[in-house]
Amino acid sequence: MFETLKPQPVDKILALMQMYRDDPRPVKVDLGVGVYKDASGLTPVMRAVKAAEHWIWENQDTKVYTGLTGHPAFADAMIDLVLADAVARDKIAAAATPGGTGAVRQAFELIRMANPEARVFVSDPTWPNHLSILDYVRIEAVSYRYFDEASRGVDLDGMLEDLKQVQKGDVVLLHGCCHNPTGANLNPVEWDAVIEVLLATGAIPMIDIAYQGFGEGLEQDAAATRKVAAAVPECLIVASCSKNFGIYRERTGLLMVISADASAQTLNQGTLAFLNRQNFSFPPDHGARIVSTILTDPALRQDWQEELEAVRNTMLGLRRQLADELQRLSGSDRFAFLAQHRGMFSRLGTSPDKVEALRVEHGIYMVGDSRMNIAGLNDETVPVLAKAIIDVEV
Ligand code: PLP
Ligand code: TYF
Repeated sequence: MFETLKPQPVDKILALMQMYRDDPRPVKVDLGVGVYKDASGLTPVMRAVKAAEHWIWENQDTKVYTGLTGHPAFADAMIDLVLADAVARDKIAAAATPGGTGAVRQAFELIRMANPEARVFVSDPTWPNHLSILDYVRIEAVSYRYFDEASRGVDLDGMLEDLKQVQKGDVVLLHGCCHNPTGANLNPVEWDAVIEVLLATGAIPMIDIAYQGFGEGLEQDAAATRKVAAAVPECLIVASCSKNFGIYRERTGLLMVISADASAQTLNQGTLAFLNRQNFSFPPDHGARIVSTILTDPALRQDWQEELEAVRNTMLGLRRQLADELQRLSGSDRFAFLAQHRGMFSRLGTSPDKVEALRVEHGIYMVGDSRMNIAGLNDETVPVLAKAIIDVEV
C-alpha cells in the first residue's frame, strides 16, 4: 500500500540546519533555524527552567494523565502572561498543545470545523509552516501584502488595502510581535488601523505569538495581542513557550479562543478538548509544568524575566553592531533597517543567488529568502558577516 506515497517537500529551514552541520569548514556562521544561541553558540537551559525542573523532580508524585486540555494552572499562567486582564477569563477557552505548532494546527482545525468555507489570510511572507499546514488541512490561504522590499519595513497601505477584501467568516493571521521571517513589525498606531479594518470586515483575527519578550519586552510584545483581543468579539491566539522559555524540545504551547460570551466559551472549551482527543489525547505536560512553576513563583519568575531580558538585549546589541559595521563598510544608511527590526529575524532582502554566494564563498548560512537569525551572531562573526554582505554586493 505505501508504495503509493510520494516524497514530500522537506522543510527548507531544517534542511539548512543539516547542511550547516555537514559543512567541514572551520569558519562558518549558522543564521538558519530560529533558536537562540549565546556568544559561544550554545542554546542554554535557562536558570529558572533548571530550578523548576529540580522542584518538579523533587515534588511531583505522579505522572498520571492530565486533562485533555492540559493542566489548568498552565493555561491560567499563560493567559495571564499573554493577555493580562485584557479579556474576562470566563470568555477564554484554552488548550495546551504540543508547541506553538500544535496550537496553530488545532486552531486551523477549529476554524475548518466552524466554517468549512473560511479562508485564512496570511502575511506575505509568513512562517512557512503556516502555509504548509493550511494546505494540509485544506484551508485556502490568501496572502496580504506585508513586507515592503524597498524600506524593509511594513507596507501598511498595501496591507490595509488587502485586508479590506476579507469577508465575514474569514480569518486574518497576524504575528503578535517579532514577525517571522522579516523582523518588520507594526507600530501601535498601525495596529489600531488594522483593528479598525478587522472590525469593519467582521473577520476573525488569529494571532501567533511565538517570541514574547524577544522584541521590546514582555509587556510591550503582548500589547498588540491584548488590544486586538479586547477589541473584537472573537479571536484565536496561539502562543509558543519554545523561545522565551528556551524549552524547544518540550513542545509547549497554548491555543486560546476568545469567545463571544461565557456560554460560547463552554462550547469552545469542549470543542478544544475534542480536537486534542482526536489528535493526541493529552498534550505534553513537562514543559507546561515548567512554565506554570516559573510563572507562579515570584522568585523564579523574576529570575526568568531577568535572563530573558539579557537574551533580548544581546540580540538588540548584535543588531546595532551589524548595522553600524555595515554603515562603516558601505558608507551608507541602507542597512539601518537591521537595527529597527525586532525579534530573532531580519530579512536582508536579497536574491537567492546572493544567499547562495554567502554560503558557498563565506560559509554563512541563512534561509533562501535571506532571513537571518540574529542570535546566530557574536562579536567575532558580526564583522565577518558585514564584510561578506559587502563582498557579494547585497
Ligand atoms: N509560530 C511562529 C511564527 C514561529 O516562528 C514558531 C517557531 O518557533 C512557532 C509558531 C512554533 O514554534 P514551536 O512549535 O516550536 O513552539
Ligand atoms: O522559523 C524558525 O526557524 C523556527 C523554528 O518546521 C522552526 O520557527 C523551523 C521549522 C519548523 C519548526 C520550527
